[in-house]
Amino acid sequence: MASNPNHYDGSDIQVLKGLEPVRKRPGMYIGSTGPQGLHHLVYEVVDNAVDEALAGFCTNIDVTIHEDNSITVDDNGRGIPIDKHPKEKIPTVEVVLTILHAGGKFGGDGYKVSGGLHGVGVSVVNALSSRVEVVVRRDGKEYAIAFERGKTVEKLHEVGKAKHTGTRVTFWPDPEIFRETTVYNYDTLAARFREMSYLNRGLKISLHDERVRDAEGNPRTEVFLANGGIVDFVKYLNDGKETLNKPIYFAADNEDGMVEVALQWSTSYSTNSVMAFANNINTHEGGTHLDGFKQALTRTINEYARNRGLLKEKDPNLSGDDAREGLAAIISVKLREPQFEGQTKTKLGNTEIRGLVQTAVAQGLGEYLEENPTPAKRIIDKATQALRAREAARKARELTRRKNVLDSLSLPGKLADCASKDASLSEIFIVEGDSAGGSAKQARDRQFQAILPLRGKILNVEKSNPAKAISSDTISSLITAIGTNVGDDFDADKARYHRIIIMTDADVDGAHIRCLLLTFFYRYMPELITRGYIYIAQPPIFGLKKKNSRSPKIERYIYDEQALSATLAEYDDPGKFDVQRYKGLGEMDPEQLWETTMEPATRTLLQVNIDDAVEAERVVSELMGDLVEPRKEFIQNHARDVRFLDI
Ligand code: 28F
Repeated sequence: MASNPNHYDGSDIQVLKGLEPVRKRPGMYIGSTGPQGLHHLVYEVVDNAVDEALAGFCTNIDVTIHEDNSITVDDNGRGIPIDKHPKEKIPTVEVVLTILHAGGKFGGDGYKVSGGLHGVGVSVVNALSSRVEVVVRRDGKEYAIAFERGKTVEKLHEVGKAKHTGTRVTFWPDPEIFRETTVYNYDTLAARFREMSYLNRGLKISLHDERVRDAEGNPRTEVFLANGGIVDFVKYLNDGKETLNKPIYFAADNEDGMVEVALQWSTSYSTNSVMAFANNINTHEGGTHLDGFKQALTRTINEYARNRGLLKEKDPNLSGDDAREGLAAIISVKLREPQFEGQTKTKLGNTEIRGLVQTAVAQGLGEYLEENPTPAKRIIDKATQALRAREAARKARELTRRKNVLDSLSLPGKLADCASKDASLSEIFIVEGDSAGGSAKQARDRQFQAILPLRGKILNVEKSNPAKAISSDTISSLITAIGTNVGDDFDADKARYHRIIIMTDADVDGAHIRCLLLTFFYRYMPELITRGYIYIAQPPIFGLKKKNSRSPKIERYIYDEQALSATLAEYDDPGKFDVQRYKGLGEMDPEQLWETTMEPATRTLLQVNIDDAVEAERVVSELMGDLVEPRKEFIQNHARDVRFLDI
């Protein structure tokens, strides 16, 4: 094909010059050819529509997931220009789709703000799709053009009249590239569009999923529109929490770029909700904008507290962590040439933006505190309490450390440890109560399986301060058994087991204990979740036994309610089985517990992950937080399906 220079035509040159490298090394352009890369294609197309919105010409974006997992993105912008490109001698829209880096970079003044992996251009989507169809509405006419694997297969042609302007792109991800999967995840896309709508006040993004339809046949649809912008984002993050102030908002700009900040404190003990964005991209690894924010926040809070006498001369300064405890904040910067660094290219490197953010925070927050003494005092009190709790926690930790020196066998007495010292091969089952613990101890393979029975209910860490939490019996035995410590001393590499398995009864109490444990891991050892070390065991809830048989042999185990009737219908038409319901782990004998729940070859484990940190945060605080109403509502809505996080 393109490799023989004697047999090419015009369109081959395009591919050669433009898109061949993208198909050769897709990872270089979209990060991976797994699910992330697959979703990246959508973001890339939507980003172009968002750029058109930022330029002031587009207010609506519709995204549709079709039944075959092709995607359509439709906007009401000006429509990509269709005139002949002066240099390439083909329509501009064809240039945009077929030539690498032909994005907005040549679009002139401040047109494009996208960056990082984003903004590699829609031509990359074209290269990695088996087919792309583009429709442009412009000058009262509708035009169409189509491509296959990056090559133009239908030249631009007029297809009719158009009342409005805009661009519509439909693409089919190429299964030759995305070998793992070409199936889109609704929640992943929804989370991203929710975030985008918050970051771009007034921009309406509608998501339609034609794979899921209601009784009338309408596709599942969700509309994301935030007229309050990042203030709405902060409210969303704090939904279900008891807050200390109305959201504070300020913005600033200079020749280097612009910054917007929204912040609101709640009574929560976590500091997981400070999020920084650059050009609409979540800078997970932080960077100069986040540094500037943190420095100015800590300084401003301390200055105010000193000036008002809320911190006495003898008191130490409030630390950054103290000032940020219970804080939900969004820092959004937009700049012309973002430099993305770090492992995942999500760390902002532009040094010039730090000063802009610092000045904005010092002034915006400073003024707010001066003008609103009542919430200001609540905020300072909260930070002061955090400081005291931190001191107390440090003392508690020192105490446990000293204890450890005294007796070298400092592992909790309840722990039945495994023989293996290789963490990557070892697992620990956390079980509720001594009786289930006893069965599990008999059932286990002691070579690599440890058992930690927890006596009574574990503390709700969402409602107790860290010092109290980590000094409680159950939690301190958990911490020592796992070996990572918590807080500043946390070290995931010290984990003594790479599979930490929560094994509770399949009833409401068991679900509650599971929630409490997950909340603990989420707040105190989140890296164990992101590393994929946390699992949930799946004990059966029914056993089918032959009727009138003396043998206790269970013919079949059933793991969820829905499966029971299905299984009975399929296997038991003459009614030859007795159904036995297991209320707790203790009702199974050790052999049964082993083969159904613990034996690696036959069990199923659910791995807990945090795909969407924003959603996880909301679920945790709704489920475990102070406010009773949202918790009730949540439990009512999810009563049958207490999934928790994203398992
Ligand atoms: C479905 C995804 O891609 N929307 C887009 C525009 C509008 C213009 C444009 C796009 C300017 C010079 C390259 C129109 N009129 N939605 C989209 N809407 N690109 S992409 O221009 C392309 C660049 O060449 C546009 C005047 N200026 C810009």
